[in-house]
Amino acid sequence: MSPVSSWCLHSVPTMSQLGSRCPQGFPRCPRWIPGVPRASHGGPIVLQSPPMDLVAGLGCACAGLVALALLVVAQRLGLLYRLCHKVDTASPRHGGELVAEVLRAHGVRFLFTLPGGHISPVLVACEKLGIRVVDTRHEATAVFAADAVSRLSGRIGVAAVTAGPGVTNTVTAVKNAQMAESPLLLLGGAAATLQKGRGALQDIPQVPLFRTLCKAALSVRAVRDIVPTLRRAIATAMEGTPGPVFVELPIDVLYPFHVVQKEIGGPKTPRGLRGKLVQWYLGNYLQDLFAGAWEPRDPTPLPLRVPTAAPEQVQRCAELLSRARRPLVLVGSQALLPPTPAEELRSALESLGVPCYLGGAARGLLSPECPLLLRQNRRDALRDADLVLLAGTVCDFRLSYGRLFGRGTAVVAVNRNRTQLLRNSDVFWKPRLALQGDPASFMVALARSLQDFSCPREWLERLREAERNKEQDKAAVSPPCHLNPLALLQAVDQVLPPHSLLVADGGDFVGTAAYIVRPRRPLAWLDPGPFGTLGVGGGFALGAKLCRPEAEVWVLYGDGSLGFSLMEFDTFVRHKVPVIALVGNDAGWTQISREQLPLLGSAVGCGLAYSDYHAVAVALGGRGFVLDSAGDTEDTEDSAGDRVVAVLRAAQAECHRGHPVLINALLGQSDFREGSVSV
Ligand SMILES: Cc1ncc(C[n+]2csc(CCOP(=O)(O)OP(=O)(O)O)c2C)c(N)n1
Repeated sequence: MSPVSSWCLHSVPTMSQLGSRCPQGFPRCPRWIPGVPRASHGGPIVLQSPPMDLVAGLGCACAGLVALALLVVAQRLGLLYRLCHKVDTASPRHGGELVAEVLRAHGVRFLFTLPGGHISPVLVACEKLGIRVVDTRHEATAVFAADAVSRLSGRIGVAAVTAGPGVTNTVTAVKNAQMAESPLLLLGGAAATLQKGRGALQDIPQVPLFRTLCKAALSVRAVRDIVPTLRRAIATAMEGTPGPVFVELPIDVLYPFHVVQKEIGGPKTPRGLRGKLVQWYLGNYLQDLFAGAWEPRDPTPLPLRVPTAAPEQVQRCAELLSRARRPLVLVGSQALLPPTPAEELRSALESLGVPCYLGGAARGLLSPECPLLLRQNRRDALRDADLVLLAGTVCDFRLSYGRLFGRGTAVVAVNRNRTQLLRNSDVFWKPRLALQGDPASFMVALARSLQDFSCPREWLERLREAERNKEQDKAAVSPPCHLNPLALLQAVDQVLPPHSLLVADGGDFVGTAAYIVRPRRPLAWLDPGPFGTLGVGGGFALGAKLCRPEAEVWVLYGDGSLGFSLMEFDTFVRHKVPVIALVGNDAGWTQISREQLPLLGSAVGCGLAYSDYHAVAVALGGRGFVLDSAGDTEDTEDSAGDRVVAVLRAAQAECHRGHPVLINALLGQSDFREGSVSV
């Protein structure tokens, strides 16, 4: 035993003892007492009564600690809060009303849901406040619809789903929103806080599940926390790099006091100390849940922080651009985020006069006739450009991870998110300038500072020439049976009105549409984004049509992806949401089989049938059309085209009469997508 430990064993040091040391560097040896055995190292073992100041100090410290512990316990039990905030046990009000108040104060017009008892108070309160409750046939659809509302309206889209399986059913849709940087609020029911982990119905740890899928995953603890938690949650979803936020609302913060009191129960006639303690704890728990519940709280939106590039950075980019001979702008989805209106961004691009490629939600930002708009030959243009400005475009798989730029190309990247801004810049490309900020406001500021700039004409002419040549190559040749997808989509482009919106949900058919059908205005193209999720169609169309009732909403489906949301025809019919679903029915998961078969020798798992999907739409109360080639009968290219256009127009007429419509277009083979992404 060391001298130090022998000292410590037998006596508690005072501060002065700790300060003074024996000559050897050990703490001073205490006084030896005769008759007490020596320690093994030969030193004395000492019994000493502690000095009075030590006892008093210890007593004070203990009392302080006990007082502190009591305070903490009182705080945890809500006793302190309840000193100043009363519980209104007679009130019939419930937490669902507070949820609805916050949503209404944030301009929320729709609540997408699939019901469950855990969230009933939210649904009923929303209905009362005039928020339209739209119930879907799958929770994923509810979240996709909320996502579409966020993207199109600039206001937070909201979905509410029940505890457990309701919540887990949304996982893919929430992840999709996160990857697409789309803000949304997901409200999840949950078991009563008190019953968590005790075998309650539909109880799982939901918050940890959503932590990596969301910007924030929160659980509300008491009724009084509903308003501040939701305000913060909505602001978090919308500011910076937007994304989904999950808020769990345990059932006992949503129902009225008298219902919760009855449910919490506890022993009717508590026996013994233990029973009395349990009874007291439950009563106290209930009081804490409702303390201060109905005091007035501000439900209005919190100010949002949007990162913007500094004026010097804009200036630096302006200098680079003014010297460029072959500049190019790539506009990505992020540039369409609020607060800059799309029209302002469009004017900025037109005033800069630099040729543009538009991706994701930015499609349609420039009108189809705009001479700056390019759709073909992007790879060549990127190789030949001397300056590329990435306005919200990311160097991920869509830009071949940054491998497409020419050797001497100066790349200027603007993105709200630092990770996205520099994605793969350590490997395949190097930015000349990397600016963390909102791409839209950056482009507007850049256009203002470069009012005299004009892009060299020869460069623009050269790109337009290549564009024309490529467009001519897209001649649609009829396959031996059924329709050519190119011809069908050209007909769609022909009949599409100026006020229309396209939802893309599928593989090859939709990939082909992206080249052929031209969205007519900003925010008139919705696709899943970089998560590449099949199944967004029903929800996106639902949210889009509700936001833009005056627009003709088309969903372009593959026959495979249609299966994920075909049942939502029931939702469209019940909620009077007339949309047009065009199904490119090629009897298979073609984007996958296209490469699986030649590479691996089998198309196993990729086959579907030419099923009567239109009949399902009819059975659910919608309208259905089949579109096929004329088979053996005489059908010239022109008359075939006319026939297709006639069916599309008939579908439009049904839609304008208020009916959701499904056009089941039977497709033959096309090699248009050969060589493109196939995973
Ligand atoms: C939820 C989900 N499951 C599977 C995939 C993989 N996948 C990508 S494209 C594709 C085929 C799509 O087939 P279909 O919708 O019929 O369109 P087509 O390629 O036949 O035009 C599949 C299965 C995916 N992206 N998302």
